[in-house]
Amino acid sequence: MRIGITCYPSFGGSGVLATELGRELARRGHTVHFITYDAPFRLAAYTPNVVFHQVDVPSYPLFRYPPYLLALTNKMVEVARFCRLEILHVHYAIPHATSAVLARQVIGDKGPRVVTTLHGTDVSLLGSDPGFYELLTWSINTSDGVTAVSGALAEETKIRLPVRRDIEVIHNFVDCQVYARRPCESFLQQIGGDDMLIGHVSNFRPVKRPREVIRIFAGVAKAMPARLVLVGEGPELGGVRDLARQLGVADRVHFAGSQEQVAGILSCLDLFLLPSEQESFGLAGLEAMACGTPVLAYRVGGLPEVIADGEGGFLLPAGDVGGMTEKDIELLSTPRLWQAVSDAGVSRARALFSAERIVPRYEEYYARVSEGAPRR
Ligand code: GMT
Repeated sequence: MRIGITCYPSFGGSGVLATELGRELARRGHTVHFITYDAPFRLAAYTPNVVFHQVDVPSYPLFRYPPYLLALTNKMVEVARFCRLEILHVHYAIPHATSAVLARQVIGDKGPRVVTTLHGTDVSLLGSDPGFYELLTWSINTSDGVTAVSGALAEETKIRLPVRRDIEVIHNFVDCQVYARRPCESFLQQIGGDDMLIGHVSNFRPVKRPREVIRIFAGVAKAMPARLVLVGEGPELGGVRDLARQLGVADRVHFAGSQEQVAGILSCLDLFLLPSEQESFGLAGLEAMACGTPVLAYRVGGLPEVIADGEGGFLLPAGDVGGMTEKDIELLSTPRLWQAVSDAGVSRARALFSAERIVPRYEEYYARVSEGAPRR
């Protein structure tokens, strides 16, 4: 098939998933056209069957705000017509689904079918913002197909918004060849020592509660020699640094910044912390689990669909910093338990969330949406 994909190309779970999906579809013989404002960051320099179309927003003295939605829509129309797209698959509803539905309307009957994948904050945060509510609802209801990355998100969408249509649940996936336990030796040398390594990867937004990572780590570091590895950047990073200093653990925290390839680092870790207050899926947790690193997270959103107790990690009640610290210490000081949880997590990732299992679900869905299914 000829498939257009639009996503946020910068760091973030929805962009990662969209890029990996595009690469997998291309590997399976489809032609994939990325329509984004930058080349997706995980896209290699050249990938057969993949074309990147950059969206440029024209500047004009009258524009106080760059009209990205219009520029994106225009580019979608151009690419869809010229490359005869059959499917336009957009990741993250705002503004991508709106642009895609408008583009389809501009082209008319010969336009591609629009598939929108909801990723989480597009519904949970933007869905409660009156500034987006009407257009978000319209864009979801007028897409030809809608998927959500977890059952929890599909349900939440119907609770928050007047959406009556079917939402297909297609979980996120990982490339289990890449996300396998292969520690990055140069990273281990840089960190040095034999301490337990605890890690966290995120965009350091408040929803990820990265300060709780520091609190939990400070508790663990009292009980055993441990170091913390933080990967990623975002608005909470300054507060995280301050808290590490206040709690006297700053010299045990390694700030790795934004990293494109995290599998080698995840494989060095003994434990992954994900104390988010909301997580529609938790792709970073799945990546850690596939690398054999047990995950401790709160029981929120779609996380219970990803991590089962003892299979890849444990889930605790939201906000239970004390419980998280205790569980952390128990896992790290019980090698037999650690190994069982790690092994079961790798098996779970391969059985339920591998590219081989999930990508065909998208292919089947595209076929269903384009074959005769009514437009909406
Ligand atoms: O919160 C993030 O990390 C970014 C955000 C995104 O859209 O890039 O992540 C959301 O989509 C990911 C991919 O489907 C999910 O794994 C994350 O759980 C989800 N984030 C939230 O729900 C907070």
